[in-house]
Amino acid sequence: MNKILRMSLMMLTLGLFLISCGNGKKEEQKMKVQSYDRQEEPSKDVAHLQDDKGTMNEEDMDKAEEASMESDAETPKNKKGDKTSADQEDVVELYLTGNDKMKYNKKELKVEAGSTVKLVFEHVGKMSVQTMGHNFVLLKKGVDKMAFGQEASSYASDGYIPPNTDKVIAHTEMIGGGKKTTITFEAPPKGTYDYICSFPGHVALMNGKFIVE
Ligand SMILES: [Cu+2]
Repeated sequence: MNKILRMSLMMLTLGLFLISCGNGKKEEQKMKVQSYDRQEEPSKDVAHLQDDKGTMNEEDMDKAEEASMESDAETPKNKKGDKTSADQEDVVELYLTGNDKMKYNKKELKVEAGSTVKLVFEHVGKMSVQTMGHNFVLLKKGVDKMAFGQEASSYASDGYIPPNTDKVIAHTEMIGGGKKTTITFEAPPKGTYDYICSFPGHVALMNGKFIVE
């Protein structure tokens, strides 16, 4: 009986000890968890963030340096870009069409002196360049447009532009129906100029005034 009592007492104390130990461990674990939650993990996070920030900062620094270098490198480009954009601000875009009825859509084009003219010329008809070709030819002041048209008609293989002519400020290529072409040129000095289509027989109907103000 004594042995059994002792054993049971032993078991009880052992049990109590284990329970207390268990509780203690659990509490310790809880404490640890709390400490993790409250200290280590946040501190880790902070450290991590700091690391991230550190590396980010370094990267940012590098990037910033690169960017500054790029921006330094780009600054002249930007300045050039600004200049080109300033130039582009001075670019006047004109749109002119010719059709199968031997007509331009405009009889008058106006630009400001000193501007760069970007002329988009489109043949909105369907006929071929051989039968209803059109172009835009800006003639110098004092050039007789009818006489020039007559002269140009002899130069089919040159797109009806006399080679090395000194009578033309600018001209497009000769195009057929459905085609579009663009030329860019500096506006001539203030004044009124004639523009024509130099396809044989077209000048009488296809002409207009190019006014530089
Ligand atoms: Cu024409």
